Amino acid sequence: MFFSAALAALALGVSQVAAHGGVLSYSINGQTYDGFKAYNTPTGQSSIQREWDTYNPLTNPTDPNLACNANGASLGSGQKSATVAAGSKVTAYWNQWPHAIGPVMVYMAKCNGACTTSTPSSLSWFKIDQAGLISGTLPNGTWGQGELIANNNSWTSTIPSSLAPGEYFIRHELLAIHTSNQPQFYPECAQLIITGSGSAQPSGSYLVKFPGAYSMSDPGVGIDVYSQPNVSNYTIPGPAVWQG
Ligand SMILES: *[C@@H]1O[C@H](CO)[C@@H](O)[C@H](O)[C@H]1NC(C)=O
Ligand SMILES: *[C@@H]1O[C@H](CO)[C@@H](O)[C@H](O)[C@H]1NC(C)=O
Ligand SMILES: *[C@@H]1O[C@H](CO)[C@@H](O)[C@H](O)[C@H]1NC(C)=O
Ligand SMILES: CC(=O)N[C@H]1CO[C@H](CO)[C@@H](O)[C@@H]1O
Ligand SMILES: [Cu+2]
Repeated sequence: MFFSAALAALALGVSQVAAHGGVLSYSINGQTYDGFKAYNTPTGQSSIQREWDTYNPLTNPTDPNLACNANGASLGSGQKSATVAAGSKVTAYWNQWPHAIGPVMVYMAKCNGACTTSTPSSLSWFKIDQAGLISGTLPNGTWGQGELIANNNSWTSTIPSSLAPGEYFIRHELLAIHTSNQPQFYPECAQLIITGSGSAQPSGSYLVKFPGAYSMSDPGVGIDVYSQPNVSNYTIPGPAVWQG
């Protein structure tokens, strides 16, 4: 799978690659964590991020790789986790992000023991942050992704301070909807070891599976923004944000 993706990228050339993207690094409490290097073999790589192989989007809301992108694998001995206190801010940095229409969503999931041996699609995910249509209309308004671009292609979220300690994934997802009725999903995951004295866990209504959380019939997923030029509301898909 990796080699065919790399060859496809070479065939498409740099301009196609640059038309999409993903999370390249993180900054947490003043420390920078480099992400996985897409388009490169996982052999020898070391990161807190899980493997993701190309800048291309997933285009099906029920894609089996929706949790942590293709292929979301652990890096084995190179797989790291960042130890961070609940309440900390996590900043994710993308490449020069080309899409300004669509929401930004950030999720977490508690691992069954160690994240390195957990399968992302089996976990229960909760949303900690989101930004959809901030102002204006669907095709012309200011979106979370426009804010991300304006903020140096980055997004900062706070880990709920009451969250119970343990091993978690954090999942940053951009849902680009600039193409009519063809959503593009860009999720990347990193592993965190949360410390602190909190004891809060989200209840069932906040928890979803990936795939499972989204459907093409969700108003914010299978959407043509250009056919609704006067609409100024947007329904962000997935569960409500859990505040802790
Ligand atoms: C902008 O983002 C890059 C990482 O993509 C980072 O190295 C740089 O420090 C950031 N600049 C500012 C002003 O935050
Ligand atoms: C949007 O609003 C403009 C100005 O009021 C109007 O001319 C146009 O017909 C509307 N378009 C749609 C699709 O409702
Ligand atoms: C806007 O709000 C209406 C009324 O609640 C809803 O039916 C519609 O799906 C919303 N539009 C979007 C794009 O979420
Ligand atoms: C008022 C305004 O800026 N309208 C633009 C909204 O977006 C559509 C589609 O991109 C443009 O065609 C309009 O000119
Ligand atoms: Cu793109």
